[in-house]
Formats: sequence, C-alpha cells, structure tokens
Amino acid sequence: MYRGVLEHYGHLLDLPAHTRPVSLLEGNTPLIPMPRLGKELGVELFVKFEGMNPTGSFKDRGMTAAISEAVGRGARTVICASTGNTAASAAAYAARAGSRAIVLIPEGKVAAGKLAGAVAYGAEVIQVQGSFDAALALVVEITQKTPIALVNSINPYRIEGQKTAAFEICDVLGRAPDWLCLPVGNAGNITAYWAGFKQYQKGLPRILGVQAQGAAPLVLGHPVENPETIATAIRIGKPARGEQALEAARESKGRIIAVSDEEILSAQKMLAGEGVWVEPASAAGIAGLMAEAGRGRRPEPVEGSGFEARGKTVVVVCTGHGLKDPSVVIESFQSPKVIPANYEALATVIGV
Ligand code: AN7
Repeated sequence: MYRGVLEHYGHLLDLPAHTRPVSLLEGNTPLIPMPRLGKELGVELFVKFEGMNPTGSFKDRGMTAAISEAVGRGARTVICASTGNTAASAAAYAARAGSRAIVLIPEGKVAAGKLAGAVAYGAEVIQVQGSFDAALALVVEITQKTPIALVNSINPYRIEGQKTAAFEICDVLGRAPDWLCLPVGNAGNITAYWAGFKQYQKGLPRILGVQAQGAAPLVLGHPVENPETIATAIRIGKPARGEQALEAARESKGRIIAVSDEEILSAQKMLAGEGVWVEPASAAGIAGLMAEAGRGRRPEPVEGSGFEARGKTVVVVCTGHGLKDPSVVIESFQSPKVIPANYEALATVIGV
C-alpha cells in the first residue's frame, strides 16, 4: 500500500530524527502523456499533474515534511504567508496533526477554491492589506520572535519533501526528461526539482522556469513592487529563493522567461482541450514551452534561434488543479447557454 512521500522516499530526504510523519498520502501523482499537444509542439510531452495531491496542489509534498518536522519537535502552531495553495495545504496538514494553523493571504487576491480549503480545514485565515511579499515578511518576523513554526518554502524541509516529484518523474520515465517546464513564484519548487534531479542521478533536465509578465522579478532582475497577474498563485514580486532559481536555470542550461496573462489563459485552454484542467498559474509552464516553440500567441520564438526542445522528452509540471480557481474559466472561456426545457430548443441550439 502506498503511504505518502515520507514513507516512500524518506530515506532520500534530509529530515531530523525527531520527525514524526503526518501524511495524507500525498505524491504518486500521474505523469500524463499529452500526445496531441505534444505533436503540435513537436515534442514528446508529459504533464506531471500535481493537482491530484490531497489538497489539489504540489504544496502537499513539502507540507508533509515541514509539518512532520514541526510536530516532532513539539511546535503546536504553524504559520505561513500564501497566495492560496500553501495556506490550504498547511491548514490540512495542521488539522491532521491536531495543530493550530494561521495563514496570511493578500486581501482579495486568493482564488475561491484555496480560500475555501483553508477555511474548511479550520485554519485561522487572516487577510493582509498588501501583497504576498508583505505577508511573508510578517510571518518571518513573528516566527523569529515566537515559537510558532514557519512552513513557507524558506523552511528547508519543504524543499526536501518537494524533491520527491523529481524522483517520481525519473522512476516513471526511467530517466530524467530532457526539459522540465514549470511556473515560478516564490521559487521553492524550481529549487526543489533541481536539487531532486541532482541527487537522484538519473540524468539532468534543462529547466524552463516561467513567470507571469506582471510578476517577473527573475526576468527583470529586480523585485516587483506591485505584482499583478491573473495567475494569482504566482503573483509574487520578491521570491524568497530567487537566487537558487536563477542558479537552477543557469546550471541546467535552461532559462527563466515571462509569459503574458493571455498566453497563460490560452495555454490553460489547450491543456483542458486535451482533458487536463489546471489553474492559471499551473498553465504557465506550458505557456512558456509554447512561447519557446513560437506557437500560441507569439509570432516569434522567444530566443529567435530555433526551438531547442524539438524532438525531446518534455515534462510540464502542472502545479495545481483547475478546481482551485473556477471563476477565471467562466469569465474567460464561455458562459453556458440557457434554453427552455423543450426538445426543439435543444435541437436548435446544438444544430441538429
Ligand atoms: C499552483 O501558495 O506561493 O515557485 O503561497 O500555488 O515554489 O512558489 C504558491 C505558488 C506555482 C509557484 N503553481 O511555486 C503559495 C504559493 C501554483 C502555486 C506556484 C505556486 P513556487
């Protein structure tokens, strides 16, 4: 029986002896082949669908590790700042452990499914009048002054847990892919994947990190004061692990690029058109790949010098489930038609 990432890969994770596993059987997510989209882009394409984790995002891999360590050393309260997914995950794992969870979110900028999750799992949800970055600064300060445990990805155990996604990809493919594309917000995940691939020794992918244009500090080379994007999960202007993200891109001979909100929505639609519905931020990876290929809404490939992933095995990490943010779809895709309840009306509207 599968027992979660700590049981499955714990021997490969650098966790203290006092760690006491708190698990919801996270991980073991599907690596879904995407033959249609892959053919269109000229690559062998897979989606690592992290939306299939217990709270609907990749955060659960790191949260099981961070909460297990915190509980093991006797911490009774955990806190995080979050654009939503970390909050829902921290809330769930704290609930599982019987601990108190406090989550700080930017006021009015968190998708409905995430906010509802955090509330449902019983966290104390506090809206901050400011960005994620301001909320993160607050939780860092309070955890320096009190025994409350910080469970943002500044916490090294979060990274340890999140490495397991790289291990799983290698286990399924038998080796690392040639390219790994993923969204970059606070830059914990790109850091964890790169550490995981380096440790696992099944080859190294080139990494394409993708930010939203309105929240692209790593592309611009400086923090963004007022980040803005429809992909609220990655609405982050000052990534805590920005240096490590740049290092992962450089060492892997990859890069970090930015895509527009339009490109993100169009990529979200393309994925859903092949049966995989992800939240907007999660579509940034595929939007980045499409931009590199000179497809979608861009007339020219990003580098202008040919598409380096052509013919290669590419894994796109889809970090969170579409159900997290349903309103964005209803607003930007289509509103369902309304008909009277009779056969004629149905036949007319579907054109038969
Ligand atoms: C769906 O929940 O930062 O680069 O507070 O929810 O590791 O930050 C979420 C980030 C990508 C970016 N995709 O990952 C939070 C938070 C989704 C996300 C990211 C997030 P990092």
